[in-house]
Amino acid sequence: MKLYDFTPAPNPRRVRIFLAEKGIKVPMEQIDLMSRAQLKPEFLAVNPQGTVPALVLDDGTVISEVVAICRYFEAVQPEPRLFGTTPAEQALVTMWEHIFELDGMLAIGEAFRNSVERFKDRALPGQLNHPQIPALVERGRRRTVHFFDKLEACLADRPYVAGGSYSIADITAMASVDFAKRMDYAIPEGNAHSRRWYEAVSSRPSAAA
Ligand SMILES: N[C@@H](CCC(=O)N[C@@H](CS)C(=O)NCC(=O)O)C(=O)O
Repeated sequence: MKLYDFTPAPNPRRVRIFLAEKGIKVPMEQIDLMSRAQLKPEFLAVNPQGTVPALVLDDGTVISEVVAICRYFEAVQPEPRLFGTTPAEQALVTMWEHIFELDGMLAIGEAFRNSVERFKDRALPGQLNHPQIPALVERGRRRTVHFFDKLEACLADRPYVAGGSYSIADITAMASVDFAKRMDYAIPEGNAHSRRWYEAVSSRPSAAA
């Protein structure tokens, strides 16, 4: 088994945190996104999406996409449960994970990738080159501000994003908060629920993964 990773990138980090929570160790190989190794034929032959993370199982099966990889490990080793336990919990974890992937990770990515020089022709990940669209920086920034509002509202009546237990939804939300720092965004001073939550999730040993 091998996990293709790139340590500085936010999406592979979500998988590393998930694995650390479960205490699972997997051999890893770095794909240097700075030198565009994800677009080289050797890597595209493994993962035609041209993205990391990507997991290759011992039988050669390739799993890309953070949540799919995490789902695999949850099935292999259910404890500790990071996708919820009861049917309702599982649905809520999936719901909040998806909300924060779209409104957190992707919103910040929109502002980031459309503004940073090294993504000039790489405004979206994947095989195709896409030029930056300056108007999307402003939209991404507006969506990032809204992400922080959403996070605060979500955490007003519960300790973790999807309820009473830490889950993959917290991993995605925390990775989003840390990703936003690259655009100089921080949890607003007055967002007490988010600050309390961030202090808790970011001090778990897995956050350093
Ligand atoms: N939806 C994908 C997103 C993966 C993704 O965008 N990964 C970035 C690194 S954070 C990447 O591989 N970028 C390659 C590129 O920029 O070409 C997932 O869940 O794995």
